Amino acid sequence: MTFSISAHDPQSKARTGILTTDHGPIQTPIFMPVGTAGTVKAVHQRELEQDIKAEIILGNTYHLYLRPGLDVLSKAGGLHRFNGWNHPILTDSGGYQVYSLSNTRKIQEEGVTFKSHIDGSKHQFTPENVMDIQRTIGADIIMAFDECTPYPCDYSYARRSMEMTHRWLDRCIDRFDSTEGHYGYRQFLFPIVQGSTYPDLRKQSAEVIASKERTGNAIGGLAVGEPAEEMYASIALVNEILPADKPRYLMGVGTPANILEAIALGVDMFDCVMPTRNARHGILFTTEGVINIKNEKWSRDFSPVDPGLEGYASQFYTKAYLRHLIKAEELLAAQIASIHNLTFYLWLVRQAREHIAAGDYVSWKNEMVVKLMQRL
Ligand code: PRF
Repeated sequence: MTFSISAHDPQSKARTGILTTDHGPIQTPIFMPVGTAGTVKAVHQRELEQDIKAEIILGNTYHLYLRPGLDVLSKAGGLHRFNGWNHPILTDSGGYQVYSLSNTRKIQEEGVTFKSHIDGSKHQFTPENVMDIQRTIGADIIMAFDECTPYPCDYSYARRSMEMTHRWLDRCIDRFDSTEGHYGYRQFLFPIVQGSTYPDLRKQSAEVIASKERTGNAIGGLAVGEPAEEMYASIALVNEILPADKPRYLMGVGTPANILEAIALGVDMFDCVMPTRNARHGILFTTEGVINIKNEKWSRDFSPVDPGLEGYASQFYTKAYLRHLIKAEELLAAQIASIHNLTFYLWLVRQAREHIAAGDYVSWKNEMVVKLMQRL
């Protein structure tokens, strides 16, 4: 995997470049649609490629391990073969989903025991088996097993949790480096910075993560309910320490404004369920601002979903029709809205790349942040 930066914004820490994997290149900054269970909900692969222009998608270890399970994925020849997405895939380690989804979970030094949210069956994730599972799923980028602390989180818990995440990281690295990919292409392990919102812990964690000298690094434990200003302060502090010549991935972020601000702080990769989840609830991100398409005011608006966006779903369908579909709980509503929102997110990062290359990222970003968060 190589990461080459082609331009730096003169007024911020924003940069644009290309991350190259054995499944092809990723232009950064990039947004990665979330495909939890091996599918980006309501969006098929040709739409992802041709309409949305996604370059990499996410999968979740927790979900894929529980269903369809490793036997199926291994027999399929890995997730790329199974779901027909022949571009890069990143898998999250389960170190987050286990906390938010499983019924009962117990975190110990050895790992996490939990009950499946599907059938109540009991399982254990350890740093070692989470590496093995992600090897079998076959993602290009695999994530270290970590604990994402909640917000707020008292200092002593945040410190102990961070220290355990660091010990888990050493176990992840030992296992990862002593095993190989199953399918003939290379996989890369990204470690994750934790430390809640405590500056000294964030600094310490970033130093530990940087010292591992992996191909890329991630920032976890943010966008869990803390004020945006605290999140930005943590990102700024961590990015001072994480190596500038390696990609930085901010996990689970966020709104269009969050993404543009974090790009200005030197972040290169993002993922979030927001565009797809909000789409299913009728919340649309557009080039003019945020729309709740369920509102009566759109019932006779026969303009395109977003006239400012190229893309079939955004141009062909009208607001009034999409509103009708959502109100009638038609399946097509989820499809149109999800494709539209993802097209918007990929458009946004493409615009960001162009403005970084042009050298006017900050003034563009400041205008966009105000506009994009407007409720129409
Ligand atoms: N750790 C992991 N996945 C994550 C997070 C984390 O801290 C977050 C935090 N917002 C999202 N996804 N492994």
